Amino acid sequence: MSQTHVNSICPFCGVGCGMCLVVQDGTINAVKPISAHPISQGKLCAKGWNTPFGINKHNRITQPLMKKNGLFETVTWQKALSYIAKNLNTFISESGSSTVGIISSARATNEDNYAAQKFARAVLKTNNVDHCARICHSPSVVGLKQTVGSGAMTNSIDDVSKADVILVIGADSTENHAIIGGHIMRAKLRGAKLIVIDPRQTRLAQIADLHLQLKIGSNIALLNGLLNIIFQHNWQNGDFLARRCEGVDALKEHVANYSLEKVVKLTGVEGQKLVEAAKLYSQANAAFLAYGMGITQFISGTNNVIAVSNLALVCGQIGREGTGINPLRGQNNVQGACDMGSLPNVYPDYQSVADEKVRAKFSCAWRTNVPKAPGLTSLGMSNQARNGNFRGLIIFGEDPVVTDPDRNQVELGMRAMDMLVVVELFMTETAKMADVILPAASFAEKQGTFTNCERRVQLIHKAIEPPGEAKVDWQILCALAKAMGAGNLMNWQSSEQVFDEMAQLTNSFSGMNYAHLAERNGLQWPCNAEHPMGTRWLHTNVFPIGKGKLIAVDQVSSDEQPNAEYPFWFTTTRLHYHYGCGSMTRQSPLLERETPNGMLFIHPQDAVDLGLKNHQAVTVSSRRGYLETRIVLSDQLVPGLLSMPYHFKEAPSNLLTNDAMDPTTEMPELKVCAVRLVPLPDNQSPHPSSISNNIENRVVQ
Ligand SMILES: Nc1nc2c(c(=O)[nH]1)N[C@H]1C(S)=C(S)[C@@H](COP(=O)(O)OP(=O)(O)OC[C@H]3O[C@@H](n4cnc5c(=O)[nH]c(N)nc54)[C@H](O)[C@@H]3O)O[C@H]1N2
Ligand SMILES: Nc1nc2c(c(=O)[nH]1)N[C@H]1C(S)=C(S)[C@@H](COP(=O)(O)OP(=O)(O)OC[C@H]3O[C@@H](n4cnc5c(=O)[nH]c(N)nc54)[C@H](O)[C@@H]3O)O[C@H]1N2
Ligand code: SF4
Ligand SMILES: [Mo]
Repeated sequence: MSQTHVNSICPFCGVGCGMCLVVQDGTINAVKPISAHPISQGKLCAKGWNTPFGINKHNRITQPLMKKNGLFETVTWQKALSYIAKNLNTFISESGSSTVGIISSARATNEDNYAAQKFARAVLKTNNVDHCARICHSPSVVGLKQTVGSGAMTNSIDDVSKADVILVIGADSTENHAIIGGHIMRAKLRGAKLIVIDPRQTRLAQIADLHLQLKIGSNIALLNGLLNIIFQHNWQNGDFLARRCEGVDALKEHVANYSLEKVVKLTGVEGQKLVEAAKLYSQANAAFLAYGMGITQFISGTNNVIAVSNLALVCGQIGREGTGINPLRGQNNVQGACDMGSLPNVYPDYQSVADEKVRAKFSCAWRTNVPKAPGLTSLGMSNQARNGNFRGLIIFGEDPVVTDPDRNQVELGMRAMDMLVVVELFMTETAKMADVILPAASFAEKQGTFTNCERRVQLIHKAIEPPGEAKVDWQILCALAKAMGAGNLMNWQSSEQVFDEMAQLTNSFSGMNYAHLAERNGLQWPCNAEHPMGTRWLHTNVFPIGKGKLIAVDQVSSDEQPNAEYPFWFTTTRLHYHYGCGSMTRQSPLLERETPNGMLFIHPQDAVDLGLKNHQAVTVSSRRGYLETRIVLSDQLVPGLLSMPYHFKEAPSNLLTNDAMDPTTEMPELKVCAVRLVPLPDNQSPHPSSISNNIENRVVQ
């Protein structure tokens, strides 16, 4: 039987590995890594290798579904679209455009995301458009914009191999950006020094030259402490500070409050290790700083990012090969979803909604008026629904019931809406709650572009037909715009036309087109008249905001602290073998074999103290929710700190997490809260959680 090979990009994480899809009989039956790919160089991680299972057509949603008396019925596209259009038009005319909105997908293409934000702004007339960056790197987008003018990785992934010091803060890269984790390990073997700042002993921490195992949530104390040491020893880069930064005197005075004794107390890290880390990082020729959710997912997320940026700027560790500030963006296209303006406050390329000239530009290009009022964030829409002020939401490829904090409240928000539409590949927990489900085409069934974490826009190609009646997200949006009476406002014939429209309205992408992208392995933005071949390193001579801004920030305590009733610190992390809500990776029997269940990691000492054995069934509760699971002993943790992955709907850690927010970005404090642990009787197995009304996943044919 004949096989065809189609080049594409992995649909999971933001590394953006190249993969070749092997097609036989209209099905992807294998993937092969691409040896010439600049990042993955012939490698894939376990998730990448298992991609064919993740789009498995047997369990896919293949037809539009509408709920009737609590059960889903298959309906025609026309019936589903006219129902949605009629409702949206009614909500808008009765209650205003502020009561409807869209959550777009960081797993879908740039073209899908451009279409989603255009649909919100030009058709619904609202800026209520957001996506999962809200609960991921929104503090990077906002924090780094303030300090250096751009919220993206300043360097290229390959720069890891050019650095003599690598500093990883709050990122578990061997699990979550496995190919980058591999680059870091190889750099270490070749002699680079590795510093890891993490409350858990991650795999990288195990091989690091220095592991600063700080108390959870004490990032700013630690970073200010390092800065104070650097100033005291005169290790700062005076020349860089004089030429490129402002605010150094105020920052120096501020961090003087973070004496070594105070920082040792606040962070629990030995003073000697802090001094060594400060010296290594500041004196390196090129120090590659990478950070992740251990920085952003706090009520102080934006200030945490600013503290990271202060450290890099003071040491002049930015703007050169091998050195810079690198937020490791999570989803395969979360960089792109942000770049495309699937955010409530910016148009594509971060052009501000508040700027009248920008609004005039888009009104003119789209030949319709666009709204002025800033939009709601994803959690804002859910909160407004609970307050009775939000009526209709369309979610493209997100599963907030599993992935947003405080699941009980999320469920209440979803139920409070007059209409919930979910556009999905699979019957997720959120889809079960929808009034209408629309079947979406997966990455292998469409053409388009993904932008990886190093700003590289890469083409994906259609390898197979979507199953059943599934359609591409941007095409669904075009059809819905027509059904709402928007005429030809969104009338593209190909994904290339969507891309070209976007490129014309932005500066950073103005030098890109599909032909240009196809000639090489993608292009890194900005790619324009000034940088026709794209940009490997940001901020080499100047920051887009002129001088880099040093901003003094203070340590704050997490919103919730353990007490007698909830005595344990609780954090949430990821497992290498599963991804996000698990909708795709849990289709793979091989990945399921590795880690089939939810689990709670606990330090062996805590288990001994509580009289618990490995794999014993327990209940875990916080002030917000309760779940049952089994424990796994792990010496990655310290006594008093428990951790849980968030991928498993049977034991969803987000039943426990806190939705207290960073005031600047509305980032919830997903990384820390307080819980209680109680063993279940010996003969009892953990009872799986399910959404309260579980009849809703049955489909009547
Ligand atoms: N296998 C797999 N890979 C993925 C994903 C997945 O679901 N599965 N998701 C993707 C997505 S969306 C994202 S955003 C990325 C996320 O990738 P990472 O940023 O690596 O995400 P996490 O594992 O959530 O958290 C990183 C680390 O933060 C540490 N941490 C917790 N609290 C603190 C603290 O106070 N200070 C410091 N310094 N560290 C702390 C944790 O111990 C953990 O090791 O991964 C992407 N890749
Ligand atoms: N407790 C806790 N919670 C967390 C985190 C944490 O560290 N701790 N991390 C947070 C982070 S960083 C993130 S990014 C979020 C992620 O949260 P989500 O975005 O909800 O997670 P995903 O599993 O990526 O969900 C994407 C969905 O899109 C579908 N999909 C894939 N491709 C397409 C497509 O082309 N079109 C459409 N329409 N659908 C598609 C998939 O089937 C999947 O169900 O989770 C957050 N939640
Ligand atoms: S590292 Fe990320 S992009 Fe690469 S194969 Fe694994 S999941 Fe896919
Ligand atoms: Mo993320």
